[in-house]
Amino acid sequence: MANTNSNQSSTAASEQKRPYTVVKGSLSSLAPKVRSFIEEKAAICQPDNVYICDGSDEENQQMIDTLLENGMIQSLPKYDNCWLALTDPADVARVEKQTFIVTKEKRQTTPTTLNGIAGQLAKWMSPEEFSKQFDERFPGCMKGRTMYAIPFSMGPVGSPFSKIGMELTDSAYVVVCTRIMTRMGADVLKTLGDGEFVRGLHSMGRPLPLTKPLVNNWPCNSEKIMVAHIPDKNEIASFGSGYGGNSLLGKKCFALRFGGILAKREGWLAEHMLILGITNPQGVKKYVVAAFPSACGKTNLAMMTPSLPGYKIECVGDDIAWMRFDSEGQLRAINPEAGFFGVAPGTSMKTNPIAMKLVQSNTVFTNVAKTSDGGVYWKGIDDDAVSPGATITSWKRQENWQPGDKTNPAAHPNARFCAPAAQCPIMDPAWEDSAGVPIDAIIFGGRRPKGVPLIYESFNWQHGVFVGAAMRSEATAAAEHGGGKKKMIMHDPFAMRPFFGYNFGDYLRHWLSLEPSPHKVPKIFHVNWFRTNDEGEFLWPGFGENVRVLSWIMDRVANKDVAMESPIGLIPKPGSLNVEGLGDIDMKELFSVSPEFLRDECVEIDKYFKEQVNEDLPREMWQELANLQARAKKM
Ligand code: OXD
Ligand code: MN
Repeated sequence: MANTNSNQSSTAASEQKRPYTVVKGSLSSLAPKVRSFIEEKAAICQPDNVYICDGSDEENQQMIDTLLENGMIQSLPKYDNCWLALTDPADVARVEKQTFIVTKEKRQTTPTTLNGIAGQLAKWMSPEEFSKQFDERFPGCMKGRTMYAIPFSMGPVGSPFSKIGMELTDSAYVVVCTRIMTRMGADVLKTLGDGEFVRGLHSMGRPLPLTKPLVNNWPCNSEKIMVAHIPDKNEIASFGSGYGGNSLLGKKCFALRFGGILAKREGWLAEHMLILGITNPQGVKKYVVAAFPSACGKTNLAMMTPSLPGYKIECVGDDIAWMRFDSEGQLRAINPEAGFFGVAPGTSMKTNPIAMKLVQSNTVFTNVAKTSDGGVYWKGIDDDAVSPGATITSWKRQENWQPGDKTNPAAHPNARFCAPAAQCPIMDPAWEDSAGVPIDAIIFGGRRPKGVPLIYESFNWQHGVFVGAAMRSEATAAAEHGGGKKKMIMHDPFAMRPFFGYNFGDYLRHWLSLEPSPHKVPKIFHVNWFRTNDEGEFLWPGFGENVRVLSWIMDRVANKDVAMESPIGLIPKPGSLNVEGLGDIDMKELFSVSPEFLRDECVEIDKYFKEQVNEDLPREMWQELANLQARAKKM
């Protein structure tokens, strides 16, 4: 008893000595691990206040009021509870060059490239270098500010798939968006108890008083951005950027990079994939996952309105899938997120009516344009988005912006909406099922104007892994660069290039290791909605018509005899892909595979594998490349 008392009084004394005030919640009510994490980081970052988030509505309102007061968001009165944030133009996207994985050995993180060629598959930093970089950034970085402590769960709270994280941040914008993107708040702390959690530390890197004025009221420190992952310590440290991909640590940092490491260790998969359910007119329902590089229409596919009567698409997730085989060997997936952080430009009633309905309420927009009646605007939005007589103010606050101004786009090409999944009109009834949904097909895809057919199926699992490894896609208004670059076909294996948390060679070995029984591995497909003719026009209408391709995939999942061999993989037998009512579709061109194209593709893949993965590439992948070369030669 005496002992307990003395502990209590020493705690009270240390609370008095603390240079910050706990303005919400209490440190003493927290589990020891959570508490020491907050205390340790607060001692370094030196905030004025610590605020322990509970995820309540009142708290959210307080965050919104704070953001309004300091000019970081504006209201959008045309909708219900929607907000607009305009960032410093120097802070608009993920910063791949400044994103690192910190491991003792470089090879744990990234393959040894050929002759010292710069690696593209995860960037390594040594623990010593990280310590130095950390010390140059974090000490005192929250002076004058509030450190918010956000407990969150990736996956439904309590699901065996789910993992818990804690993010410390000095950005109220991050608090508001994390509340949308994850399950956040008091329940999570209860479930966690004194268990293990992923530790995230994020700072905008602009302590008070400011030494330089803010641009657009958006605190950031774009010259010193660093997003570092330290798997050995279960920690993520992100500095200098408020933009979602760098600051919402649950998403790419935790759910993909850390998720990948955990998945390898524990025998599951953390992938950059949408999850959707498709029901055919006979009432048969299947779930599929699909991986596409950023900005290839993943969100549009995940929320597709099918053009064919009698089909239904339901959405489980649009960006990340966590998957594991159950005791029967069935692969099952959850969406670890609870919201959508989608690219706004290009979204319209034509391309994605579901997303348009989704973002009418409770949504945070970032870097879109605003209409004078309090609505949003971007390239490709429906004409009636601008009410008669209304004017447009661009994301750079240029008033009276005129449609057609190509030099200064209305919205940044990487402008986003951040909206709760629960309010998506076609969320799947099982989207929060703790056991996940059964997955029957894995789809890879890319933007390939030339050479690659609309759809093909891999010959088997190993070939499918090769198809993922060899994925390439045309760089569009590459989010990272803000557009304007020459269009190039970039390698993006598994659509994971920016998101690998460990050596890509080991990642491939992990995929290959999943095949043996009792696992019933799903069939693997590759799609390409973006093939063009010589005039550069798309050969396939895309969007809602893509259900025709999904329907063929369902037939294959049911083992229907609708496929025939081609050198690239199994393609639809004539007449087996429903194109009724589509008018003139050049099926020959859409499915043609030329020996020249395949030969060039093999040369490219060979070069990439040698340069980037080198000795770390599994033997099976060399074998698959040789098989493809042999099939091309025989043509
Ligand atoms: C994303 C991305 O933001 O892939 O989802 O870049
Ligand atoms: Mn993504």
